[in-house]
Amino acid sequence: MLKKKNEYVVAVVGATGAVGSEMIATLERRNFPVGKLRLFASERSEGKELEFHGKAVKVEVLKEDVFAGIDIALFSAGGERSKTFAPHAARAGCVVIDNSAQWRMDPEVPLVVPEVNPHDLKWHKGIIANPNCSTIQMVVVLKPLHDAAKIKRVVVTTFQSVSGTGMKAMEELATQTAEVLNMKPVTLKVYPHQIAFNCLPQIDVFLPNGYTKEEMKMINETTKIMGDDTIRVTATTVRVPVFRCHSESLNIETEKEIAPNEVREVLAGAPGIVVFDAPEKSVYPLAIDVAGKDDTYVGRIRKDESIDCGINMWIVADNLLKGAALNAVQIAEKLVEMA
Ligand code: 25A
Ligand code: L14
Repeated sequence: MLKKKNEYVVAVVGATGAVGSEMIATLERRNFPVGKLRLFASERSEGKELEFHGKAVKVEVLKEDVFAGIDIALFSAGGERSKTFAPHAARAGCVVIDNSAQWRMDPEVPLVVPEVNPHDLKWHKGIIANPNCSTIQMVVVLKPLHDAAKIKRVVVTTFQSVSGTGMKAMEELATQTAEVLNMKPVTLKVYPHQIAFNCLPQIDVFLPNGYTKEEMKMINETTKIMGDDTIRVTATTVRVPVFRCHSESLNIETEKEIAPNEVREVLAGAPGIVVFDAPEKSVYPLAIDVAGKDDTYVGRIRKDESIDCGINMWIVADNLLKGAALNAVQIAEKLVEMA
């Protein structure tokens, strides 16, 4: 458990990565009570300096014995690093908020989105998991609708940006775009196919049931976070040539009928959501507008006319912020509030 203090020693593990750098910026922007910030990455980045509140902080190499004296550690350096290092951190008395998939489905580890299940923070044993980016933005929207009309089934299709895969994938989209426009052969490094000017119906590896790992994460994590395994979910996850923000098409079947206007009202009153829905003016959420924003944006709210109690919508959130760094910092803020 986190002890009440005026200021905390906070670590970011994977500090030089796409999510790690947003974690540092989010701690600064939200004025998290950081007494001392420690930054960790691989040997590649040792000695590199990153800025926090106008001061340079040196990047250190991650080792098993670095966690003494650290109160909170935000991890985003890949599942292998979380598997190896998070237990050492927890044993040293540090509370780990882990962005990888490593601990998410562990029954001993709470999986938390502060707008949805903050109560699950009470039973952590040193490690708290930050959900998958596509899952987070979806459950922020599902929770108030579930409370209002009880959700039976969700059919989701995602349009996911390359930043979810990290810095190297962002470089790959930029490089391939230039190669195509200059009629040069395309270089493949991160993805199995060209991502520039293309859509790939594969995120992560395929499982024996024909779904990808990303799709199964959305299905399994949703019921754990919502605390209700009667909600049926099916997902198709697609990588699109967008740098930042994941968009999702949601088809939601409810037990109780709920009109589109009621949906707008319920969502407008829920935390972390902006209803951005004026189709007559071509107003709906767009990845390029939502990039850098904290909220989940919802538009295209309409009735599914093929069933009795169905709603369709389009939701967009910044995958590096609400999908990762911001949600992790919000968890830390809740822990401080509860301390
Ligand atoms: O699939 P996973 O395992 O769940 O991984 C999820 C994400 O983790 C990162 C990567 O995101 C990925 O999308 N990652 C995973 N395996 C990695 C690996 N072997 C890896 N990154 C590097 N090497 P990312 O690119 O946004 O990086 C996230 C952060 O993770 C830090 N990190 C990696 N290994 C670590 C570690 N920290 C501690 N101990 C380790 N063993 C990583 O720090 C980053 O902060 P870094 O110092 O390795 O990255 C700094 C910059 O270097 C670039 N880079 C990557 N590969 C190379 C490289 N530079 C030179 N040569 C390379 N071969 C990165 O783009 C980054 O900007
Ligand atoms: O957090 O977009 O489980 O490639 C790891 C891969 C998030 C998406 C996670 C991607 C995912 C990510």
